[in-house]
Amino acid sequence: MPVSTSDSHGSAPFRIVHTVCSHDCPDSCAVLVTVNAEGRAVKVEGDPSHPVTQGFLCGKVAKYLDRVYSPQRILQPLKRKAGVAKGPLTKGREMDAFEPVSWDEALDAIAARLKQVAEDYGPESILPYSYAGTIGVLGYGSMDRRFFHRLGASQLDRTICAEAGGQAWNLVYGRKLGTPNEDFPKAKLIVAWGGNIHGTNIHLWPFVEQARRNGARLIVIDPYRTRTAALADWHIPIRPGTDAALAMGMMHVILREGLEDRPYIDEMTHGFAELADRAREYTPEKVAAWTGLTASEIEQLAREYATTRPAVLRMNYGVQRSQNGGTAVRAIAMLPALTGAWKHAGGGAQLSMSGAFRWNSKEIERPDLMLASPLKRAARVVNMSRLGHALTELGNEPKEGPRVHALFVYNSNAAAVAPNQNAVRRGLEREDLFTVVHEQFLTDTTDFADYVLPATTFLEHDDIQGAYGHYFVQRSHQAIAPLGEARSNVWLFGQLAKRMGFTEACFRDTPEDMIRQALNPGENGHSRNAGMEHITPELLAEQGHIALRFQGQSTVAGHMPFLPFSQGAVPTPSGRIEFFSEALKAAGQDPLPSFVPPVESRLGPDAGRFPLEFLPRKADNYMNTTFANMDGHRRMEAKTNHRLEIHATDALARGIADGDAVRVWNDRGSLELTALVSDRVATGVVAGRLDWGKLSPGGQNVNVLTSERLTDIGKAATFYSTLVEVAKA
Ligand SMILES: Nc1nc2c(c(=O)[nH]1)N[C@H]1C(S)=C(S)[C@@H](COP(=O)(O)OP(=O)(O)OC[C@H]3O[C@@H](n4cnc5c(=O)[nH]c(N)nc54)[C@H](O)[C@@H]3O)O[C@H]1N2
Ligand SMILES: Nc1nc2c(c(=O)[nH]1)N[C@H]1C(S)=C(S)[C@@H](COP(=O)(O)OP(=O)(O)OC[C@H]3O[C@@H](n4cnc5c(=O)[nH]c(N)nc54)[C@H](O)[C@@H]3O)O[C@H]1N2
Ligand code: SF4
Ligand SMILES: [Mo]
Repeated sequence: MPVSTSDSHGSAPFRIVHTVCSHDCPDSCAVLVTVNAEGRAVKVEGDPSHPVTQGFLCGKVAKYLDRVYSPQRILQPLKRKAGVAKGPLTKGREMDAFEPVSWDEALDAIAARLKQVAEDYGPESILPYSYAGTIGVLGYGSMDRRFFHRLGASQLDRTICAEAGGQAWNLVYGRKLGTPNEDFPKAKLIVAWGGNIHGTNIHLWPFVEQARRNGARLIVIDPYRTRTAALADWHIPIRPGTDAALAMGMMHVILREGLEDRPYIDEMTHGFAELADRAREYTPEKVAAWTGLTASEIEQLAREYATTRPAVLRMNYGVQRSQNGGTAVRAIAMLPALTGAWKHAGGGAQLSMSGAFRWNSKEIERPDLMLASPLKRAARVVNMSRLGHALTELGNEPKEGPRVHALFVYNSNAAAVAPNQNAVRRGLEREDLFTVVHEQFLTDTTDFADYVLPATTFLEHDDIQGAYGHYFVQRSHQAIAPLGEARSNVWLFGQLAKRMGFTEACFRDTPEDMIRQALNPGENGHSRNAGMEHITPELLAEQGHIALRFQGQSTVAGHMPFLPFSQGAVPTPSGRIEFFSEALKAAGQDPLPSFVPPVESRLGPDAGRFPLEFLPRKADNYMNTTFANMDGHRRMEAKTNHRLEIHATDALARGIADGDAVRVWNDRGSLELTALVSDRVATGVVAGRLDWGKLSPGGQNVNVLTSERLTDIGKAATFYSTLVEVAKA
């Protein structure tokens, strides 16, 4: 029963449809859409019955109908006009480069070209490029994965966001689970470590506030004074990329003062003696020099953390974007295991809960289809965080396989979000590269497309979704008909499969079929996925959202508390929480955490040439680059759009005054911005904002300055390890 009908709004009947915000946000809000008799959505609101959404939406999505019904939406397939070179277009003038075509014409042409490229260069010369435009299970990766697997296209290693932290967490705990939000009010200490809760994870905030009303303290560890930091009891402005050192320094103090939980350590962990030896090297004095804090601040933090119960760490993703971000996350993740914080409801840690959702992904993604491709084997893997390299250099060495000759972008504004933007652009400008982009808007990336295909929003298609910031399985019902000729990701790849002549039955699956497959019901109709055994597809369709249950324990507060990692076996190789990793040792890496400064940092070899550490930040009012083209959202970012935040000391040293035009550069590129003299950053640190390039002066964004260097664990992007110099323009 997808909708509840009501005509209480007047004479015409309105329907209220349960959807799920599918933007790349930990909150995955339950969104109720009111649809009028003409089938038009007239209102979006947070579902009051969802315990985490709590009836409100963030400022970005509260205005969602402006986006859905924006006159700038792409509503027809577009083809590049003959003779128009690829490259940045002026916003609003994009149609000079394109002409509308029918879906049939576009799909036939794309299928023909993909066949040709596969024949001429091998199927691995085709590269899919997608990330998290939607995080619905079907929209994020289902029919598309089947299609590219069957084709034999290169596989994409999706590392741009969460791989360093995810792999690091799993080295310690084996599974991405965390303290439920609903238990945060019981905490007496909350540490937001590299997490801007108020900006990027707003639905955790009411639980934080409730805890504070109950007497909890909030500590924020962040080199930038975010909204969250400004609201904290204590803001610790750590030097970028030095978190591993701080975590080790805290361990040093905890162990020196005997504040660890020995019985918990003995029962639950592996490698304590080795870790204790390592931590001994990290004296507060040494750590102070690296982190920019004082030794007594480090001691105070360690004592407060280890002696307050319950204590919870909300690590978000900021830490892992440094070159040593994997190790940093790993070291921080060990802290609650040292103090036994997991034992207390409201204690523990949260990085991502995505490991709680065990979809039947083999069936959804069908990796086995690679064996039915012309390759008859698994295709090569290309790292998305090195897109520039993939488009300009990959294939120069024969052993790397073919050059990339076709690029299929969906769910991503690749030209804006990938690091080393100048290399990315050089690649996208190649006239011999065939590029297709499936999008809702004419972004920086569509400027380089041969074909642009119109995509639906989450109001316009069906999906099922988990979350990385709570424990609810949710059903997103299609609320309105697709606008114009917009079509979903599932539809697009099903159509292309047909035109490629793929005959496997899975290419004819409907969204409804795939939702069932994801839930994997057994004979009694109940899901066979761990944690979802109480869920049937019908029940979920009716209720909209249902909390996971583990070992009979509900993950929602008010029931028996769900206390991950508090007792019993842990899904690591040793069956215990791992301070020492035999797996890392076997791979020739340091089995224990240690602090290695990023190459691009104040402590690295390039510090003399480029003295400032650059934070190319997300905007609180955009979602990565999504919403950056919406006037209402832009107005909310007006104070920081195109600004370079710089401390007064660094500004003075360069003769820069607030409002001056400045040039920011390093070996990879250069940007013109306007100085914003600000004490939100410390001396030696400057900050900018992610935005659409074509809405920025000079047509490019902060990623011209970031590098393709990868993290120590997870081969992920290192946006926050970037050195620059600044001068008055
Ligand atoms: N409003 C809004 N919400 C979003 C997004 C958005 O763009 N806008 N993006 C979504 C996505 S894709 C993600 S991955 C999540 C990310 O959510 P968060 O992880 O909260 O976001 P970030 O801003 O990447 O990083 C958090 C903080 O880490 C800090 N930081 C940078 N370097 C370091 C460091 O070396 N050490 C420490 N301790 N802190 C550091 C940054 O200054 C930043 O304030 O948010 C999601 N939600
Ligand atoms: N400098 C810097 N760079 C960063 C980051 C940073 O903090 N600083 N953050 C990084 C992180 S954490 C992430 S996750 C990445 C995010 O990188 P992306 O996932 O590329 O994020 P967006 O910029 O939000 O672009 C998503 C696009 O998908 C489109 N879209 C939405 N729904 C659908 C759909 O159903 N179908 C299709 N086909 N398209 C859809 C949207 O219109 C939007 O243009 O960026 C990374 N880049
Ligand atoms: S972006 Fe995040 S906070 Fe905003 S509505 Fe979507 S899920 Fe909720
Ligand atoms: Mo992300």
